[in-house]
Amino acid sequence: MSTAHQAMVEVFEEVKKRNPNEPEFHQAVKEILESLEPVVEKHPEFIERGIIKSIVEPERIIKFRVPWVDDNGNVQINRGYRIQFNSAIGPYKGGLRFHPSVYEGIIKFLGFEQIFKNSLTGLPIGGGKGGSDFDPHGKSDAEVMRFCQSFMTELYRHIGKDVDVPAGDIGVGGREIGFLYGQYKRITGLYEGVLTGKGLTFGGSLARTEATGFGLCYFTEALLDDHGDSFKGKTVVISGAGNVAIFAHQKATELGAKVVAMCDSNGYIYDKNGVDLDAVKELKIKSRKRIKEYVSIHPEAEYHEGCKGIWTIPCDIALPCATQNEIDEESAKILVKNGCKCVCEGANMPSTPEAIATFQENNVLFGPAKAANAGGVATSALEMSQNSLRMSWTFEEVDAKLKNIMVNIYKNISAAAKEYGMAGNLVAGANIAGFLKVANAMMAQGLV
Ligand code: NDP
Ligand code: 2IT
Repeated sequence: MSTAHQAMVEVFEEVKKRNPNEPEFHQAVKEILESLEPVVEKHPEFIERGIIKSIVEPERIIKFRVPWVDDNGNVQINRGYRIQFNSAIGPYKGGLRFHPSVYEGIIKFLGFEQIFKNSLTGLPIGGGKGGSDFDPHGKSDAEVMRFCQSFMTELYRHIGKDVDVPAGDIGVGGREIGFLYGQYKRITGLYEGVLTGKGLTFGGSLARTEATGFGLCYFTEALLDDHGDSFKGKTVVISGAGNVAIFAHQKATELGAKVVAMCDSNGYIYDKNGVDLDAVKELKIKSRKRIKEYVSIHPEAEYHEGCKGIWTIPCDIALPCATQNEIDEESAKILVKNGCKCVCEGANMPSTPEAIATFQENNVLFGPAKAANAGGVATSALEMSQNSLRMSWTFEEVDAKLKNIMVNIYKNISAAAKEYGMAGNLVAGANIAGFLKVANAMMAQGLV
C-alpha cells in the first residue's frame, strides 16, 4: 500500500469519526480523497503541511433556530444552517437550500463540493452552503416571506458582500432571494450585493436565472465536440423541472436536441413529441403546480408516479438536474443498455459512486457536477462583479462570459486528467484541478 493511499485512508477514517451519520458528506469526501492520491504522491507536502486534513474540516458551522408564525397563527420552528467551508481563494459563496431533507450532512456535502466547483470557475470565490429543513411547497407567499425574514434575522450577522454571499438552490429562487435581501437591507441599512440571484431591479444579473442550465449545456457541448459530436438530433432526458432543468431544456433544444422527459419530486412525464417547455414553465414557475398536470395540456404525453422510472426512457444524453443520488447503479445500467452515450450532471452529486463507475466502465462521456453545473455560481460571481462596479452587463455579454468559462472548465479538467495519467476521467480531472488552486492558496497563507 502506498503512503499516499494510507494517508488518505487515515483522513477519511477521521472524517467519518468526526461527522457520524452524514453519508452524503462521506460520499463527497471519499471521491475527492481517491482522486487526489496521485496528486499527493507527487506533492507529499499537501499531506505533510496538513492541507488535506484542513480542507475536509469546515472553517465555521453556523446552526440556528428559525421561528415563524404560519397563516393559522401557529408557531413553527425550523432549523437554519450556514457552513463556511473554505475562504482560501475568496469570500464564501454558495446557495441556500430549503427542503425538508436538509440536515447538517447535506449542507456539509454541498459546501465541500462548492470549494472545488468555485475554484474551477477561475473566479475568486471560496466555498460555502446553507439552508433549512423548511419546505416551501404549499406555503403562502406571506408564510415564505415570514420564514425568510426570520432566517435572515440570524444569518445577516454572518454574511456580507466581502464575507459570504449566499444564493439560491433547491427551494430558493427569485421570490425567496427577494425576501431575504429585503430583510438584510432592513437590518443592516446596507444596499450591497450580499446575495446573488437578485431581481433585475435591485442588483441582479441578466442571465443568472438561465446560467446553470445554459452552462450545463455549454459544458456538455464542449465535451461532445471534443469527441466529434454535438447535441444536434439527440434525444435527451432531463430530471427535475426547476430552475436548472428548465433552462437546460431550453438550451439543449436551441442546440438541436429533443427533450422527451422531465420530472418533479412526485413523478415524471414522457412526451415523445418533445416536452413543451412553455407548458412546463407555466406549471412549475408561474403556477407552482405539479408536473402531473402536463398531461391535461398534452393528453398524448404520459405521466408516471415516482422519479426513478425516468432513467428507463431511452436517450442519447441524460442530464440529471433534480437532486443527490437520483441515479443509482441500476438506473445507470439501464441508461447504458438503452444506448445513452453522455451523462452530464446539472444537480449536485446526482450519481451514486456505483453509477459513476458504471458510466466510466462503459465509456459513457461523463461530466461531473463540480464542473458541469459551475455556470450558476460563475454567473453569481459575475453578478458580484457588476454590483461592485455599480454597472450591469447585457444578457449577451454575461452569456458570452458564461460560455467561455464553461469551455475553459472543460479544457482545464480534461488537461488535468491527462496530466495525471487518467485521460478522459473528468471526475479525477475536476477534483484535481479544483483542489490544486485552493491547496496552493492555503499553503501560501499558512495555518489558518
Ligand atoms: P429547484 O427547487 O428550482 O428545482 C428542483 C427540482 O428537482 C424540482 O422539480 C423538484 O421537484 C425536483 N426535486 C427536488 N428534490 C427532489 C427529490 N428528492 N426527488 C425528485 N425530485 C426532486 O432547484 P434547482 O433547479 O435550483 O436545483 C436542482 C439541482 O441543481 C440541485 O441539486 C441543486 O443543488 C443543483 N444546482 C443548482 C444551481 C442553481 O443555480 N440553482 C447551481 C448548481 C447546482 P418539486 O417541484 O416536486 O419540488
Ligand atoms: O450549487 C450551486 O452551485 C448553487 N446552488 C449556486 C450557488 C451560487 O452561489 O450561485
